[in-house]
Amino acid sequence: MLEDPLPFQGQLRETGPVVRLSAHDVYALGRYEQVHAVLRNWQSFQSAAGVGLSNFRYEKPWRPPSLLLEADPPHHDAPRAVLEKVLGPRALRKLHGAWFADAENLVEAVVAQREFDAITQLAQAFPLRVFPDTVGIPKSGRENLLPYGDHLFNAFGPRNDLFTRGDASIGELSAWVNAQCAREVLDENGFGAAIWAAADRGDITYEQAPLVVRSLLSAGVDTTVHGIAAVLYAFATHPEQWSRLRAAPHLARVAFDEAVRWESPVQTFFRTATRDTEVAGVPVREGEKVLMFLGAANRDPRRWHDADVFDLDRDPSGHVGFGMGLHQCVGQHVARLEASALLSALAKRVERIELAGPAKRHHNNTLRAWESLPIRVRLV
Ligand code: OVM
Repeated sequence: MLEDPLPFQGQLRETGPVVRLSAHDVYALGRYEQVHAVLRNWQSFQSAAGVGLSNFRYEKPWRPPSLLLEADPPHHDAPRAVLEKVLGPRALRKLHGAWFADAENLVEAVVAQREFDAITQLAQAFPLRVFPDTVGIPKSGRENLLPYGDHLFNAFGPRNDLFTRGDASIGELSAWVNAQCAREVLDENGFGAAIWAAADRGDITYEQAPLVVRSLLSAGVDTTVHGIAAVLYAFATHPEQWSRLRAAPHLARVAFDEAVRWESPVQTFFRTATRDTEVAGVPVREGEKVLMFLGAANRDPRRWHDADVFDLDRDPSGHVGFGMGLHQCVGQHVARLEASALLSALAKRVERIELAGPAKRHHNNTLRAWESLPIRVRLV
């Protein structure tokens, strides 16, 4: 199932608009229309009871809930507004030049090897090169970022092996992440410092500031890594699309969104009914969990023409790979900038990109992820 979720996603969509998963006592949605509708309906479907399988009404969360992801209006709104501004167009315009130059340096060194692992050497290496510096955390301990995110995304799923295997190390990983959120630890020019400055202005409280920084470190690394991995895998397996990008490099951003639609690095999230309600006429009781298969919705043939095809000529906007509605990924512009910097650098240097061996999945309860992606390139 985690190795190849596509057959299950197809069955889910075909079974009906709402499917009862009795093993977990939840409703599951696989069609675009219902996933989209529930994502937008925060009044009837809350996030504050957790966006994983665990219901915070009855179970203690494994960490203090996120002020963004695991909150609803009105509490959600001030932290959200602060992050929107911190990660907004003004901030990104300042990063553009440095990140594009950095991507060119990395790509130059990596493609010189001709064969390499695109996961460790590009998809992980580039975000780790630019993002932690931009948040403003110190160099030491950064190897904790990916394992922390991996556990966090496992924790949205069931208490299976993937989750329990992370138990042993999560105390130490969390302690390190939480320590990076303190004002004294953060560089004065980064996103982290900008969040603390918002507390100085009274936009959020001083108690909220470190948790908002934690959201950057939680949601900003693994997601981007696997989004970039998705687009690199897509191009390695679709040479004609690579030629298309090389002929029209401005398509880098569309390519990234199309890859996020096609692969859906974040596969699933839950909501919890705030009242007795219904989805497609099926009653859902207050307090019940609804599991949305973003990956299934993103390949729903009712919404997408040739849904399984990775195609730069389509308009992927409206995909739910970044969610939808008021929780829609606040970091998506950062992710798009990282991806387009890397793709633009590659498009200049690489004429052909192909698999050099079997690609290997990394299993996670929420993420559609890669362990390794052996790549061979022919240089221009
Ligand atoms: C957060 C958070 C953590 C994981 C994912 C996410 C996709 C947000 O801590 O706010 O959004």
